[in-house]
Amino acid sequence: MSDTVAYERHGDVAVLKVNNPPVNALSQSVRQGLLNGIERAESDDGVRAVLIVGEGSAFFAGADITEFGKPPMAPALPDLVDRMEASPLIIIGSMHGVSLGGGLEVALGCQYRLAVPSAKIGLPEVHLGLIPGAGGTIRLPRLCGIEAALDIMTTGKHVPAQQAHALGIVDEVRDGDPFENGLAYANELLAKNAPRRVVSELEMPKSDDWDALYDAVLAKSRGQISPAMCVRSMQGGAEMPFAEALLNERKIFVELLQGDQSKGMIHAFFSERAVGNLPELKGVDPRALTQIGVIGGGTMGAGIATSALLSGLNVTMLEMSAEAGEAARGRIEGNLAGALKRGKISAERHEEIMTKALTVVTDYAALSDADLVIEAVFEEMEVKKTVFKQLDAVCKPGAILASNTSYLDINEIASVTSRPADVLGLHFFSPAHVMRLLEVVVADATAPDVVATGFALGKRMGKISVRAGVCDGFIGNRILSTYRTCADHMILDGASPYEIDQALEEFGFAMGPFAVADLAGLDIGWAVRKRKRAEGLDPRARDAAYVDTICEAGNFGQKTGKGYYDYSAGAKARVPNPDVLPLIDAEREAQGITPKTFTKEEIVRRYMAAMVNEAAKVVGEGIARRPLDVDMTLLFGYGFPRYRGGPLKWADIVGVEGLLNDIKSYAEEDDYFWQPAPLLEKLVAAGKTFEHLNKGDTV
Ligand code: T1G
Repeated sequence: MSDTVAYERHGDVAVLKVNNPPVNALSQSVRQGLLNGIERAESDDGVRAVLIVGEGSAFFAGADITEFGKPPMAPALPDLVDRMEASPLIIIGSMHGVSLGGGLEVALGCQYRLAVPSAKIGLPEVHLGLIPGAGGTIRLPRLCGIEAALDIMTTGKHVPAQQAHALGIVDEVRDGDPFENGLAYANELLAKNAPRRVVSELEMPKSDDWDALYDAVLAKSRGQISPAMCVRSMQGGAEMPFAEALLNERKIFVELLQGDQSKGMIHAFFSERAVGNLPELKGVDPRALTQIGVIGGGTMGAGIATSALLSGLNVTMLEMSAEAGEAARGRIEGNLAGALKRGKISAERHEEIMTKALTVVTDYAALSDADLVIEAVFEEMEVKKTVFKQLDAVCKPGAILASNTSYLDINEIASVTSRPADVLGLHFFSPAHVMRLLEVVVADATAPDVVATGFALGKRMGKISVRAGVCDGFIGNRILSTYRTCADHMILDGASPYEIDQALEEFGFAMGPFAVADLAGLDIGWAVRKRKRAEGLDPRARDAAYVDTICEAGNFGQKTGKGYYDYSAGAKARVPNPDVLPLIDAEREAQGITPKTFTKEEIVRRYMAAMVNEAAKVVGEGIARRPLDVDMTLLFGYGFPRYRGGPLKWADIVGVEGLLNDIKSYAEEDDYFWQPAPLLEKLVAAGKTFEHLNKGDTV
């Protein structure tokens, strides 16, 4: 057999037990083992049925994604599934854990499917920029119809066993051991001479308007193409003989695999798992966490407390007064109401959280037994220092003191405590109980086990945690500040906020930078500009004062009903604020600028060049450990389109040399803003890419 597939004879049933940890990916060895097992069963006298069952955590997690991009190795998965259907034996799949992608396609190659109640099935290939490539698009609809099959394929959702049974995808749901159940079920089928039931021989449902289906899926996919291509592959299944339809599906799959979107999404899949694996934390145990404190119950503090409570932690929320404490409790209850409504928590758990797990206090002494305290008070250094001095005085030895600051110097905050090794930044993104990004900001004195505890807390809260060094804005906000400035420069030079938003939303951002500014509040940027002016702006820095005029009129965006856009008709129906363009014209005139036009392509190119250039500086200075750390930051905190993998994956795909050449040409207009990142120049000189650095290469 093979070292991943064992062959066992149990009476009239040949059992193929698959063991390929950690998730039984369908590697070449597994595919070969299954093929060998079926051929052996067919020549094993007396065998009338084959049972396929997984060992460990899953039936099959799908094709082995690590094989993508490498020369294909036989047997190909579609051929294996075809061979299963061609067998004269009855083949049964007994599923547990997940059966995803190729894993479900192997199950569809079986003639009968059994699952334990906790099993889940799915076709998540669209999350990799692909479509199912081993018959899933033309077998699944034969069992559950077009609508249900499309819903499963285009969302990539995991479907629980009972629902899969109701849809006709799974024949039986039985509790117990997958092998024992599977063997019993196989013998039942043999005892009643159950007929061979080959899925591809079932009737393929048809749609009377495939184009409408295609358009509807495309409209919901926000620039991603593989969901809509599932429709085209299914259409092939309805209009072609099965073998031809299978080749058509394979053709679409290969085209997508060779395309940029799957490169970006496969990069995202592995990077979101790699970003938390830091060599410096190997063997470092995090400190125990059961009770945490949160200082400040505003939007951020309440969001952080909500996220911690939902992860099962007890939270002591400290506010300055009983009234403020009650207001904080109300914000937390409001956040939890959403979780209750979406079924993330039960009514009992909600009650338990609000009556037991959450304590609201006004006295710092109540934090004396907290394992970790997160401060989320006003973004002003002196206020933070006062809080940290008080925490240092009351918290037990070994308690970790964290700041949620979005840009202030953690070293300076740590310097007012007696325990700088226990101090770090935990920068959450608003709303903190929804956004998955967490920047774990490591100061000079932060101890390794404190960093490990920050990552452990993030994991427990379901965050994607990224290690960041100390600088103004850490990773995300520092890069945001640069590409946002680039957008302002383009406005001064002739583009409108509305053209820029449209160009970036067509590129794939959920919202353009000016719509985002309106959402976050223009007063935040206004405060940053005032701070930077007070600190002393470099005379070479270009300044866009027109935004201040918008703010001075009290227009801060959505929260005041007007900013770059007018929201009187509602946030969704955002309409340009007619006061804005005249302000921009006046600013250009005041600065003696003759406006020029920008194409959408140039807007995107400049915006992304600024983002990549600053990201390269962030990696080059060690603020981010690897390029993938920046990619995950932008994906999970800033709405960067996942199918592009992140700014530095995008840079590798479009070519770093061309980007550097563009930056140098922009520098001829403004050599202060456009200073090429040394790391970018080194990569181009060495003929390397950011991916080389992700794999540990150096330049
Ligand atoms: N191939 C290779 N490695 C995989 C893998 C896969 N399919 N799935 C997971 N891993 C690795 C993962 O990188 C990590 O490695 C470890 O397993 C644990 O994963 C023809 C072409 C199964 C729900 O898209 O959704 O079939 O970091 O941390 O949280 O149509 O992994 O430890 O070194 O995520 O318990 C379709 C992807 C493939 C499923 C388990 N299948 N995987 O979650 O563990 S395309 C998928 C998942 C396909 C066919 C097409 C999850 C999981 P490391 P983990 P988890």
